[in-house]
Amino acid sequence: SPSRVNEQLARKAAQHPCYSVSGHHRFARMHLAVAPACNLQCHYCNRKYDCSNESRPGVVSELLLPEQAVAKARQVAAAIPQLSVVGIAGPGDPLANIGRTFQTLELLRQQLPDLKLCLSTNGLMLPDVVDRLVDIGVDHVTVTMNALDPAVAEKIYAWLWYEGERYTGRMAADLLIERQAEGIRKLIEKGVLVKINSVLIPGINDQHMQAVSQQAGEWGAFLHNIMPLISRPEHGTVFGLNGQAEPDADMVASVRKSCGMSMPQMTHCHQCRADAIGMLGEDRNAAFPLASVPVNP
Ligand code: CLF
Ligand code: SF4
Repeated sequence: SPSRVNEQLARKAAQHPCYSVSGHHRFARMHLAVAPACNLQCHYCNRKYDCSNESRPGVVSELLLPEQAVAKARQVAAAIPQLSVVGIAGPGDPLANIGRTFQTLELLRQQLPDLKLCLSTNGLMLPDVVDRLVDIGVDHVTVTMNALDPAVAEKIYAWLWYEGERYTGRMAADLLIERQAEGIRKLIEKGVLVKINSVLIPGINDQHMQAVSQQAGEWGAFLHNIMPLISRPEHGTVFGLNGQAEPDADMVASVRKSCGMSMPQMTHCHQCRADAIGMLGEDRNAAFPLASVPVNP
């Protein structure tokens, strides 16, 4: 019955610090930075820093091989009993690194079967991997969707690579939106909890955010996370000649408020790094240096 399904979803969400407001005080997350490459170019990213799909640009994560990443996850799980979820969120796009990402997810599933698996992606390659994700048991997926309208999206993305071809402008925007929509719908159909992240970019998509939220609600997404753009020339933000303004706190609050009519809004996001470890807002990665990770335990 629908109420039983809703109950199951609510239970799944309750132990995930990002999906549940009460959960974020009780449960910790860990990100495994196994995915260096990206298949598109957002104007606000210059690749020297972590992906803004989820993470705060500005510091480069330490890249791990899948075996190292999983050994580190075991070490962290033993040290932090509140750990409930392991996510892959960069530093590039996890699905532009299919081999590394899936090897990591499969090893995690075998070696740490009690932890939730989580993934964050720009969505370009999502439709192709929905079944694989579901088979492995990834039941939380975040898709960064900054626009639904290609006229808006083409101001945000410079280009993308798809099946060996490079696309720019309107063609790239159309393709990305179509692929994101297909992937999101398929995941929701399979009972995966989908969170939509949107980077709020003043003058580019602030007026458009309500349309995104409304569509996300119609698809049946679980949560909308509207994150303020971090715009610093040193982070490669190339909007406009004099740099793109960041939204102020009032703009973030008012956009979230209007979007809140269509979708539950996340307000406790910390724009974590792609290698963050601990409770949200906390990063204990430095306590687990690679040299201390037993690779062949
Ligand atoms: Fe990580 Fe993202 Fe999974 Fe959470 S973070 S992959 S859904 S486990 Fe959470 Fe961090 Fe915000 Fe992301 S606070 S940046 S929303
Ligand atoms: Fe950068 Fe992430 Fe955008 Fe790729 S999807 S260009 S890594 S912000």
